[in-house]
Amino acid sequence: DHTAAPSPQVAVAICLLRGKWILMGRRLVSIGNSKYSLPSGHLEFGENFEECAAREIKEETGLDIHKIEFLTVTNNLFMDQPCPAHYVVVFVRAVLTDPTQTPLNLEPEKCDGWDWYEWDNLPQPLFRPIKKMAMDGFNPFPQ
Ligand code: 8DG
Ligand code: MG
Ligand code: MG
Repeated sequence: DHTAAPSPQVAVAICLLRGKWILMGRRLVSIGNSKYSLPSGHLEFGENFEECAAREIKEETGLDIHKIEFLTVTNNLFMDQPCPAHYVVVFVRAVLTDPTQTPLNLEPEKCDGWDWYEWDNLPQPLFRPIKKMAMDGFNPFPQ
C-alpha cells in the first residue's frame, strides 16, 4: 500500500501582545477559511517552540518578537474538513522587540491582513479553536 496514513502535525500559534491588544488576521486557507485567528505555522524539523514562533511571525508579518513564553497546548481535530487534519498546537505569547514596528501582510494568499484587537472585543467570525479557548476562559495576557 503506497498511501501514507495521515498523522498529527505540530503547529505553534503566537499570541503577540501589545499593551491591551493582540494581533489577529483573517485566514484565507482551507482550514478556517475567512475566520480570524492568530499567526501560526508548522514546527520544522529541529526547531524549538520559540524559534518556530519567531520564524513564523517574521514570515507572515515581518515583525520581530521577544519574551516568548509557553502558554498552553491543545489537541485540535478538524475531521469535518474536505481534507481532515489533526493538530497539536503549542500556544506561546510574545511582545514586539521594537514597539513601533507595524505588521505587514507578507503572505496575502494566506491572510487578509493583520490588525490589533482587544481581548474583550475580538473580531468575528473567530476561528473555532481560539473561539472555544476564549469561551473556556483562556486569556493570553499576563494577569
Ligand atoms: P507553514 O506552511 O507556514 O508552516 O504553515 P501555515 O500555513 O502558516 O500554517 P497555519 O495554517 O497558519 O497554521 C497551522 C495550523 O494550526 C492550522 O492549519 C490549524 C492549526 N491551528 C489550530 N488552532 C489554531 C489557532 O488557534 N490559530 C491558528 N492560527 N492556527 C491554529 O489547530
Ligand atoms: Mg500561518
Ligand atoms: Mg506560516
